[in-house]
Amino acid sequence: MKKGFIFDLDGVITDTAKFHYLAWKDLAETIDIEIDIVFNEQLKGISRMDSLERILAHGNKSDAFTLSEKEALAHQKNTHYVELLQQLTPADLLPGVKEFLTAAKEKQIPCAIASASRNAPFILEKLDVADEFQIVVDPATLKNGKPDPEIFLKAAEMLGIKPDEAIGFEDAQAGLDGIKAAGMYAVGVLSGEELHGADILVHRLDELSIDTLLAK
Ligand code: B16
Ligand code: MG
Repeated sequence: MKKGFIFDLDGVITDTAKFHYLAWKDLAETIDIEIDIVFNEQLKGISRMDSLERILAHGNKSDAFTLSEKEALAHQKNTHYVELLQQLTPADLLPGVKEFLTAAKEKQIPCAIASASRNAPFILEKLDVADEFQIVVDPATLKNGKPDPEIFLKAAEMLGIKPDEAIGFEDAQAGLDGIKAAGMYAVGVLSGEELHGADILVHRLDELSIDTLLAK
């Protein structure tokens, strides 16, 4: 019997990838690197600094900046990203999310957020769903980013359940690999790109029956 749900945020609860893309694209242009929407797929679920490293590698500029210059670039991107987040409202929850969270609450199944985003608490407030999650793992407390299982194991520990009692939800391959490496049942949420290794694939959360999931 499963006892808790662990959700990725971007791509599962709401679509902030479009704002990450706009902010990274603008930042990249200031250092003469071009990225497109296809390249952006590689940044899903990847931390801010790792995303910057991938963009620099894409532009053959991995060695062009000092650490403090890279931190300034990441800060510049985040300032723009947070400006874009101001427009988020509860209408930006992905289809089926509210229904799924309401059903989980009725069954008293605790929910956690395991997002690589340091902006997760702000995003949850803007979406008016902060109270639906008992736990939001702070990625700043972790050693390893996705696909390492650390964030999912930490979420399970904070929920007070064993990894094999948790169900993880992810839209990015890196995150899905992390859920499976943590020994959890994995729901893959499709948003365009293929996903490999999920126990079940859906397009929206309300395709799932909570009772069937809990019996997995
Ligand atoms: P921030 P998730 C991830 O969110 C995004 O998918 C990824 O594109 C982003 O770089 C990362 O959060 C860090 O976000 O710059 O706000 O700390 O999919 O793990 O919910
Ligand atoms: Mg995601």
